[in-house]
Amino acid sequence: MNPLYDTLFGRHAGRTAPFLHLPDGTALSYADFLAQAARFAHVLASEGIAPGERVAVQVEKSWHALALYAACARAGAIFLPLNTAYTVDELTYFIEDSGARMVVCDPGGAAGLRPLTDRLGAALLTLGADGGGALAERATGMAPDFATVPRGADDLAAFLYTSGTTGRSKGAMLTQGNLLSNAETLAGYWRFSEDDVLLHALPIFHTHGLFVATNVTLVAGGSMIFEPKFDLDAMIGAMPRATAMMGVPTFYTRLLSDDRFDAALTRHMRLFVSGSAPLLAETHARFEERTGHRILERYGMTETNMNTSNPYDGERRPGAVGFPLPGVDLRITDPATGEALPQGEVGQIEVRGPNVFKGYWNMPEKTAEELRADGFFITGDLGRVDADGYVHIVGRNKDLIISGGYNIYPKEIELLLDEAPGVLESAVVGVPHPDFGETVLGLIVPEAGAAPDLDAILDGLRGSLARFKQPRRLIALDALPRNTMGKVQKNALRERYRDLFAD
Ligand code: MLC
Ligand code: AMP
Repeated sequence: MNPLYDTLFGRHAGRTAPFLHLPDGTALSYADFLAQAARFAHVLASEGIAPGERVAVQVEKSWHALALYAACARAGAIFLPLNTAYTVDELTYFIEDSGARMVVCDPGGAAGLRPLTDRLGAALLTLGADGGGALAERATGMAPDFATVPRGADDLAAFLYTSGTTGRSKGAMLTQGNLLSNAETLAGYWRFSEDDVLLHALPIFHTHGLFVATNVTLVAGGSMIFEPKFDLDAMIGAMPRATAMMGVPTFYTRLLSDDRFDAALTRHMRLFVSGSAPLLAETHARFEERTGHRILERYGMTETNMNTSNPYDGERRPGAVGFPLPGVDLRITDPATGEALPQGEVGQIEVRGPNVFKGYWNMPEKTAEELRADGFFITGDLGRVDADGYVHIVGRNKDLIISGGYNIYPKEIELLLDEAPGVLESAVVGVPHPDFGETVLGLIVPEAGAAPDLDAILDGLRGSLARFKQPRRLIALDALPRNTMGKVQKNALRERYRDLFAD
């Protein structure tokens, strides 16, 4: 028994129906996909990857990369996908912290990672977006079937790293049961079936693209138009062949910016889902006006998968993230006392259910801070439940920026800015951005008498930080605004610079 593999993949064994529609116009059947996954599983086994060991993967999006996810599930390994934008500095932490036994990277990234994997004694294999590389070479000639390694619902299936308020990322441990229960719930709630064709342009190293989009399609036995990334022309070209799409709000604002995107183009669609960042009520309204479709917004996070969703049949309320999903308990509590608040009041959102992760890898104290003994997870989001039961997210109780659906923790950037020559101190805040929703603004205070070169400071970050985390602007100030306790008033900074990137 291996519930994750059996339910998502194994039951499609031998099916010649298409699973993926690829950018070159061909379709890949479930059977052919599973055969390649089995070959990859043989390579993992031949490398001695035992059940429960971590396989860290930083590769371009491709069907081969997805087959590696299936291979890990089948071999009982823990899949650890990593953002393709991460630098070697960032990767070093994830690979070392997780104790990964194997690293799979793009052929172009191997030279940079070799010293690290040699030092750690981890295997290093490569996988290109075209299916080339050492992993694929090793897989050639392997048997297209594999004896599935037995696992239980409580066994770990994936680690996803999420940044922390202290600047140190935490490995969220997700079990087979976490992933499966959520995929089954969502597939039912959103009425996915074998007839669905999901337009998939999200990255596959995060919850949204990997677990929500892919697992839901697999549970339903549908297919996906598998785009390497969000490209406006490609999306518009593919839309008439799809029945559903999932995206971050940036997808929706970009689609709306193009006149070709209209009711005729979306006639074949039955569902548009948005999440990972707040969808403006204005975008919701413009979308309906243009296409006649009402976007269905849902709310989730790495540690919990999906928690709430607007209804499929009922009113999809703009600015709200809907109702707790079946099996999910949600409560609003007072951040100071942890006591439940009366309906309608704003407090921190806590959730409990089979979707909630097992804790942070090797961080029992962090886990205890956020996961209560009664099973409720403190999300760090602030919200309220309206009179009809819809959950509204009204803010964050955590210092976090969400840019184009990617989470960025200011602390990580501030620590680097503080070390830059001539910098006394710094603050990083998120400010509104027309394309990414929010973007990163850095404020620095120079040391007395110093006049640091701001461009040089930004250049200095390039080796350490993924591009999406780098401040889009850096501004020097005489002093940071502080409250009477000496705490930097980030709200004042956000307010002062709110129109910096206005279009
Ligand atoms: C790319 N860039 C970004 C960025 N994405 N910068 C800030 N924020 C982002 N999200 C950089 C590029 O490196 C480039 O740098 C420049 O910005 C412009 O690139 P682009 O070509 O416009 O970007 P593009 O490749 O089109 O990507 C934008 C995007 C992409 C929005 C399509 O970021 C994306 O697919 N985001 C989805 C993220 C996601 O899946 N989140 C789910 C997390 S799970 P330069 O060098 O040109 O300046 C989760 C739980 C849940 O949150 O509830 O779902
Ligand atoms: P991540 O850690 O990348 O999984 O991001 C999770 C965070 O994204 C949540 O804690 C929320 O702050 C935010 N988020 C996800 N979905 C929504 C949504 N629909 N509206 C507002 N914020 C969201």
